[in-house]
Amino acid sequence: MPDSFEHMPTVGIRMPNGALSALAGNVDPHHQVAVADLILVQREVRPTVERLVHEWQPALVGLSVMTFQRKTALRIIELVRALRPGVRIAVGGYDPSLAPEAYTDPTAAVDFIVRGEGELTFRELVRALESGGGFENIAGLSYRAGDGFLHNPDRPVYGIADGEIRLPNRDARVLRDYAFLGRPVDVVETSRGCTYDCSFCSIIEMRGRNFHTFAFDRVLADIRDARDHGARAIFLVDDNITLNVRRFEALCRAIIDAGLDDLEYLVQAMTSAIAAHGTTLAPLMRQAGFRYVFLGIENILDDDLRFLRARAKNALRANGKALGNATTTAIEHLHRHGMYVVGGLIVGNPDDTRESIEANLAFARRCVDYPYIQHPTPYPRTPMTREFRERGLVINENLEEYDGTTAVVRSEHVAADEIEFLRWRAERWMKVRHMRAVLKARPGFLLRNGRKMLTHTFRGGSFVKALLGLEDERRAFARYRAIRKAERLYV
Ligand code: B12
Ligand code: SF4
Repeated sequence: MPDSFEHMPTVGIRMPNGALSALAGNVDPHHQVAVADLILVQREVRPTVERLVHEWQPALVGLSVMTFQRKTALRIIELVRALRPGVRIAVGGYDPSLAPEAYTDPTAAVDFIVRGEGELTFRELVRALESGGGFENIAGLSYRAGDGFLHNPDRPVYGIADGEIRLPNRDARVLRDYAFLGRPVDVVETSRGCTYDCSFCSIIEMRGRNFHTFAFDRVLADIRDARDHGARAIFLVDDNITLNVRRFEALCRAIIDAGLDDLEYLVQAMTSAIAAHGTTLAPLMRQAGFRYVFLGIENILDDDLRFLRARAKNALRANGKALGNATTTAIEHLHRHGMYVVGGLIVGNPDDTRESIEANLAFARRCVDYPYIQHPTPYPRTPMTREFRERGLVINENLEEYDGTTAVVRSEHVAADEIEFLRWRAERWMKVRHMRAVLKARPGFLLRNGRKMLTHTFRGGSFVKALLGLEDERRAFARYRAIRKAERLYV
């Protein structure tokens, strides 16, 4: 999908979708597969789809969809159908898995829904299409039959350690130019799943509470393959790599021993794990090449953490005793070893007041290197969604705005617009501050793109006016929202 959100301006960040190359690597090798990450052609979606459909004449087109991308996905399906009426359409990923009913409507023109993990289901689907066989025995598949849809039983979560799931096929990519702050980037998985159950997270509904790991040989081969395809930065997209810290440490050592420490790594982590094991883990991470760590801080206030069900994963413990919040300790460990903290925080929870939101924003200003502050977003089937609905706090049903930085829920005390305004106003300056670090590490990139990045950060207003205190912030915010609304029409 081409849809991106505020914290991922494509001038700086264009990540490959890990699912698509994973699927391409797991269909039988005699099939021709093309992977087109439309994020790379955000402003030329229609001509690109037209060109690719013309060149490839596909028999089957699959789309990987998050909830906020649903509307775009349905429009692209319409376009593909118009270009090639006989084509079969499959959808997969978080949105089709958690809200299949949105894709079964005859107007959606979808033939297949792959629910949950996709490699084996998709491989079997392609085999069935090739042999003209039935679909009824393919676990995890929903398929159109007459006017309705049939839903086969779920596919059990796969163990992944046995090598059955082959490496991604990066040669299948037909669009290029993935980047993270000027460096070619790729994504690699080392594990799947998580055993926590944060109320805002889609993972648990997607696959239950479990944790499965790929063998190190496979992980290293995957990183090597990404490097051979030009990557200089690797994002480890595991749901929660820090669930097994000893394994993560061993992985860092394996990366160093394999000579893959010349790459820069980005990873998501829990504060409790980094705080508890930072003394040994953080130096190893740095040595292996880790540079940016996305920390799931979520909130610094206990009541909010309780609502988010994120207290346990943010608890500082020693000798079996809880000693408070782990965030500051985790950040200290990472900073001591020269890593940047991308601070994941969620503001605008049901009982949030202006003060509690400001307290989190002030913390981010003080302690994190780059903000990744979001509003709670009621994605399909998460426990948080139920509570927001029961309390009548959902104020926006436009799913294309469910991108995490648009406040679509209000709190009991603060209007949604106001919550978003507070976040937007605070974050712009935190982002500017990080540009100094980018200038030091990537002067060429910043000199070429700094202006564009500033323009993106301050769209709706002007950096210079804001700096001089001459900006009417409310009007700039209103203009920013109008720009954001308009740009969501990708096709
Ligand atoms: C890596 C990641 C990112 C990366 C890269 C995204 C990318 N280019 O793919 C970045 C940091 C950019 C990102 C950003 C966002 N993300 Co994100 N991200 C993830 C993460 C951590 C891992 C996804 C991944 O690559 N997994 C590995 C692949 C192999 O697995 P997979 O995607 O699940 O795919 C498998 C199946 O789903 C299925 N499948 C998937 N697609 C398809 C398609 C077909 C045709 C078929 C057959 C099967 C299939 O088969 C695949 C193989 O088994 C997840 C989960 C998590 N722990 O947080 C969230 C997650 C997907 N992100 C999410 C969201 C909301 C976002 C953001 C909107 C904001 C945010 N909250 O961070 C932004 C917007 C992105 C943008 N385009 O601007 C949500 C989606 C929720 C939802 N219901 O839509 C998730 C689930 C996290 C959560 N909040 O719970 N994200
Ligand atoms: S720890 Fe992370 S991956 Fe696990 S349930 Fe919580 S947010 Fe989701």
